[in-house]
Amino acid sequence: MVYQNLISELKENILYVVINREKALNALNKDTLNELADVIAFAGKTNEVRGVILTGAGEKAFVAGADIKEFSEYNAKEGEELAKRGHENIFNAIENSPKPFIAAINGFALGGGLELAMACHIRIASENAKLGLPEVTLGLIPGYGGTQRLTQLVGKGKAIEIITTANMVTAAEAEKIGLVNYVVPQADLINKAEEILNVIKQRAPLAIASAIKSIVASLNEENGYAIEIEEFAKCFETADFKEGVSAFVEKRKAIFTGK
Ligand code: DAK
Repeated sequence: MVYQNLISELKENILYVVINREKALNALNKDTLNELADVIAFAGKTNEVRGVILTGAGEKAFVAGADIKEFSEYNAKEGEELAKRGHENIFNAIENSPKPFIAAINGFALGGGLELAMACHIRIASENAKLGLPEVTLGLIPGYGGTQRLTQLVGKGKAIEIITTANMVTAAEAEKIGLVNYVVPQADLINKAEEILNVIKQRAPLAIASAIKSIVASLNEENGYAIEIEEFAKCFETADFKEGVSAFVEKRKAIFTGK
C-alpha cells in the first residue's frame, strides 16, 4: 500500500507502519488519521498479518500529538464528530483488532500520540522517549480515549497527576508506573518489538484474537467473564485447537493455520 504520510511494509507476517511526517514530529493531521484508519482495517482483515509494529519516523518523535495547526479552528460539533470517528476507526479499532499491535515509542509521545500508543496492546519505549498528555496547556482535555486508557494503565492518582499537570514522564518513569512494558536503547527498539511478535507468531492466531477480545472486555462496560466463556468455547471448534493438542501429544511443534 502506498500512503502519503505512512510507510507500511509487510515482512515475515509483521506489518511495519511508520508515521512519516518527521518535520512536524509526526503530528497527526486528518490525512494521516485517514491513512491510519485504512492500514488498521487492512491489518485486521489480512491473514498474512500476524502482528503490527507502529512507530514514528526519525529519532526524535513517535507522534507529538494531533496537528495543532489543523485542529485550532474546530468548534464543539466538529470536535465531537472527529472524536467519534477517530475512536471508532483508529483508537478503538486498534484496541479491538484481532492482531496484536506494538507501539515502538521512539521519542516524544504526546497528546494524541500517547493516546495512539495507549490504544496499542503493548508499548516499548526507547530510552530518550518522553510521554505526556499536554492537552490542558491548550485548553483541551485528551479526546482520543486518553482519560480512560491512562487511568486503566497507571491508576487514577497517577492519571490525574499526569493529565492535570501536563508534565511529561521519562521512559524510565513510564516503565515504573506500567505505562510501557519495556525501555530499551533506541537502536534496539524495533528488534525488541520483533522479538515479542516472533513469539506471538508461533501461537494459535484465533486464540490470540480471542484472548485480546476477552482482555479488552475486562476494561469496558461489558461482562468480561461472559465474553471469556464465549471465546473459550469457540476455541474448541478451531482446527488450531486440534493441531495444538495433537502436536503436544505427538511431541512435535504445532503448525497453526488460523482456522
Ligand atoms: N502539531 C503540529 N506541529 C507540530 C506539533 C504538533 N502537535 N508538534 C511539533 N510540531 C512541529 C513544530 O511546529 C515545528 O515545526 P516548524 O516550526 O519547524 O515548522 C516542528 O514540529 C519541530 O518542533 P519544535 O521546533 O517545537 O521542536 P522542539 O524540539 O523544540 O520541541 C516538542 C519538541 C515536542 C516539545 C514541541 O514540538 C511541542 O511541545 N510540540 C507540541 C506538543 C503538543 O502540545 N501536542 C499536542 C497535544 S494536544 C481531537 C482529538 C484529540 C486531539 C485533538 C483533537 N479531536 C477529536 C478533534 C489531541 C490533541 C493533542 O494531541
